[in-house]
Amino acid sequence: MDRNDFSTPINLKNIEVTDCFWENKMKVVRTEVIPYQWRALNDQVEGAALSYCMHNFKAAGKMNQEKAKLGAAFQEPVYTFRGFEALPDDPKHPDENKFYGFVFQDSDFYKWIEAVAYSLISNPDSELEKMADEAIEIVCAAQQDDGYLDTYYILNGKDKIFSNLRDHHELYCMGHLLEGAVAYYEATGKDRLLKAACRFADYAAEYFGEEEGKCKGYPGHEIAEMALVRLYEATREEKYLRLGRYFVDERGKRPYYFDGEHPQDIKGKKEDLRYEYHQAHIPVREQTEAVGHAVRAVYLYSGMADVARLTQDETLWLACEKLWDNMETKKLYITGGIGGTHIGEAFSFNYDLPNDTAYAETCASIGLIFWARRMLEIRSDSRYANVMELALYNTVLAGMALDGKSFFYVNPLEVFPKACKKDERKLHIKSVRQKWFGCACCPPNLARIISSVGSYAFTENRDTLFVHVYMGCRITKCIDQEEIEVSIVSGFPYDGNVQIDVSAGNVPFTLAFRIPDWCDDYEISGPDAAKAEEKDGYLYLTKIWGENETITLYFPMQVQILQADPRVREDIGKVAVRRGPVTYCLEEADNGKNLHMLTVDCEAEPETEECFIEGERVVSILIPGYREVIPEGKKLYTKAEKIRNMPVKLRFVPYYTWGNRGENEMTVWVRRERA
Ligand code: FUB
Ligand code: ZN
Repeated sequence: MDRNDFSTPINLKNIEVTDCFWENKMKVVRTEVIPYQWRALNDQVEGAALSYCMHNFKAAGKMNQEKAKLGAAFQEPVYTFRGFEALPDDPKHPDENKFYGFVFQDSDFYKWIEAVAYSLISNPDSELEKMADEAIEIVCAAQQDDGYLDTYYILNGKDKIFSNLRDHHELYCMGHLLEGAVAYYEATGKDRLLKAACRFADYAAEYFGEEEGKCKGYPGHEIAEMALVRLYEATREEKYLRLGRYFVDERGKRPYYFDGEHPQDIKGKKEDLRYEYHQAHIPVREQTEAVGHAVRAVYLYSGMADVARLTQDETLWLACEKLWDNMETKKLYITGGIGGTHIGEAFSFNYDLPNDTAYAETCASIGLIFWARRMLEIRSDSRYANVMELALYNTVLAGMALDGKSFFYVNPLEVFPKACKKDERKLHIKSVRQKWFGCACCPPNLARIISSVGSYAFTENRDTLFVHVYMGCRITKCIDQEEIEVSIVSGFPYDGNVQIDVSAGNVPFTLAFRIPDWCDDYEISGPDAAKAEEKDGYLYLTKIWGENETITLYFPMQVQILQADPRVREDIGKVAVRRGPVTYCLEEADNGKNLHMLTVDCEAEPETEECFIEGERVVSILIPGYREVIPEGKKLYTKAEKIRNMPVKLRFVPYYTWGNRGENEMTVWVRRERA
């Protein structure tokens, strides 16, 4: 780890996304998702799962008012567990004094406000800002005098706060509060929510820590680690970094903190299963395999990378690198999904990447992008950006319908709708996107990442601008008080032509372009292009940049037919199709039923064809293949003989667009035709 290699994300205020592809996604989030989610948080969407998120903040605010009125006569509720998800008897008429929904329901608002903040940067909107300010007032009214802010415990009984860190998500909600508050402050300059966030973080910093007398717990669901770092970077208050680092350092130490909270669980369950779920099985610096709940895991690894960077902690960095290596080479789907099993929404064992029972939660791929960006901040090695791009264009985008009106939580690579309804092992898989979820972690997470996508595509340091993901935009950067402007026009994800226009007053600096892993041969042209040097998967072009200089890059997007490592049992004898950053799939809408009866001719020449899926212009891929003919007769088993095949032309479409044309079968991996 070398400080000189460090870079930081570009401030969203210095980027204007001009790219047709991404501008459209951001517009969908701004015009559809954000307003829709606000209605969902307020239980105003007919037919969607009820949230009770804003209901809970209002109920807690009401309780605060009563407390102020009654003073010492006010009686705090005594804690009673009402379930991990509490629902009213009559869903339409909840008791206005009670908490409903999942224990972490507050986090949905915090993610929403974060998305609003990013959206306000790119598209100022006084009405939306006013609505957000009013919502913030509702949230702040729920905060306790001592700074504590979690409506689950405020309404159910504060006598038990922080008593179940393993399962109840107070520190997770706090993490999201900090992220949302910093984003809103940075976008608008308004610090009302930021102050509330600091007060809760101050409360937590008094409560937890290595100092004697403080609680030795840490979050059951990580995120506070990276959020505290973000709060530290926004406020420069050391105590926030100290707490974030403490949470990272404490995890996995023995005796296990969670055992003290849950002595009844010590017997019976296998120890590794009990703790791996929370990545608490061993201290984080000793961890080498990505295990447990996938969202928790990548949120933790993001926090570890942040702390490693800020504290120059080599051992922590080494652990991050080892964990990354394991994840990338043994546990990553070809769609950028992670989490092979729905049991514990978790990583499975090495090379266990089932397609039709995959979990691959949308949030997990979002978290993977958080982690990748943080690794890039420490070291610009294209392996991190390759995965970031893969997750972004495939699983993350698949999480949202093209019109932004429905969402996937789970992102399998093979779907047979009947099985999702009848086979208990697949009940977690939905064959059509849902309007909302009782546990609605994914949709607001999608909104926040898409509306801030520019802060993942580029990082910078004093004299270098790194292009990790090719996205059309205009970036301004200051070097030695000289403002430079870099404009990018990109045909991604369907065309590998990129044009970079630089305008600077004879300033020396470096542009570092990622060479995508899917590209065998790139071209670069423009002034001094021959001087560009390759390092760690980037092409570094250092020169004195004048007014109006243009560099062009070309990354040919050939159709690639890929096979998996043979240790991935589920993919043996199968191939998947990728072109540029996009992973493809077959859908029943184009290829008829029974996709499992199709084979693809890997020797044949693929063709590409532009087409529209629900208004989205995509490049589809046509490859000759065969459909197995169902034999006549009723016998289930017959003597093996040469299979009767009918030639067909298979049409592959981008995985992220699947399921936008009604319920149908889908598969990413297809059997290969043997010569
Ligand atoms: O526990 C909070 C969120 O709910 C997790 O990140 C998701 O996996 C879902 O379980
Ligand atoms: Zn989720």
